[in-house]
Amino acid sequence: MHKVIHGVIILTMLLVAGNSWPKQEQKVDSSIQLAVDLTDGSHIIGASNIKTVSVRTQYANIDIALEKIAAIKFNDDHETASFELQNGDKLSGIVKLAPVELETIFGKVKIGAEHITHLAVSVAGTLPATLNHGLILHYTFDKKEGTKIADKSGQGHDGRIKGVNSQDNDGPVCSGVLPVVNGLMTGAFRCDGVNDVILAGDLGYQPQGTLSFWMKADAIENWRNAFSTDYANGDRCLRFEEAADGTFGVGLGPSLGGRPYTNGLQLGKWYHVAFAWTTNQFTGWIDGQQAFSEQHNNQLFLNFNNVAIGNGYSLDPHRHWKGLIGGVRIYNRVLKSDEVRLLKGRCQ
Ligand SMILES: [Ca+2]
Repeated sequence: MHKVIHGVIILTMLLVAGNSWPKQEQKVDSSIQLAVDLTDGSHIIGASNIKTVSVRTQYANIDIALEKIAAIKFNDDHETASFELQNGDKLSGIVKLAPVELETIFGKVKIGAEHITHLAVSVAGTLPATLNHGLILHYTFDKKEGTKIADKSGQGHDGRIKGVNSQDNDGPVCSGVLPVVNGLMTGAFRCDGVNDVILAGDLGYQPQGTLSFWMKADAIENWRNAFSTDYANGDRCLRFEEAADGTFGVGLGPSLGGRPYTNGLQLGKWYHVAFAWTTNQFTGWIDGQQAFSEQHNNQLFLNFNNVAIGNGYSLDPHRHWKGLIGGVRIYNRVLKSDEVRLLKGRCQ
């Protein structure tokens, strides 16, 4: 927060002291958002007037449409940069970038290219390609594949469905059940609250990372688990649990206890839940808002021995989630708050 405010002040000064705005305003395309990191540590998000970015590579001069760009990382000389495109292509060269004008929640700002270290592009209706960086598991539940849930991360962590049989009204639920469809999240998995679970297997030791998933409770009861990093195996894991009094939190086994995301969990409402950790810090967000953030001294249990969606702690039926789980992601990196907000979606 401090850094953001600091950035606002500097940018406001730049605005006052800097160039005046063009008399005839260029149209800003609000469907394309830029997230800009600055040399002083500030981080600013807004819609931009930029249409293309010109880059001179070893081979050619290229004008790249902004919506084709995923991210630009500037080198220390603030002239050369490496590009990542939305289709995964990479290139580097000398960049010619006019001052970037952003429409932000605190007004318009103009940022000289020499202040920018990194620039990420997000196009409405899709998630930025940079949100695929560091994914080690990604379930979209967008089609039924027998007892398998396909892992879209490319890391081969397909899920195995247990407890679902043909007469049950459970299992993968396809097409548009999530409240926000980002183009990637089109389905969910319905857990019957008795024995349904998806087992993702052993993901090994994860010294840092982020978990992200959507959930909707069809029952608010003691002590149903939406997610656990060690299926039915007690407290030596991270596990996400509701209680009859409407609390929903994460259990930070074996020694740190629980931290609440909300004390007012509502029946039948979709929530986006995220949790990021390192060996000395953890942070939780619900619906894109930070719920807690703390330091610790390597006290989390970070062996992801038997990742389970829809169960935690034990095999008792009341430990199984009753409701829907969607858009499950596990990263091996800590997401920034604005990346979590993008996962949550921009509208509700
Ligand atoms: Ca079942």
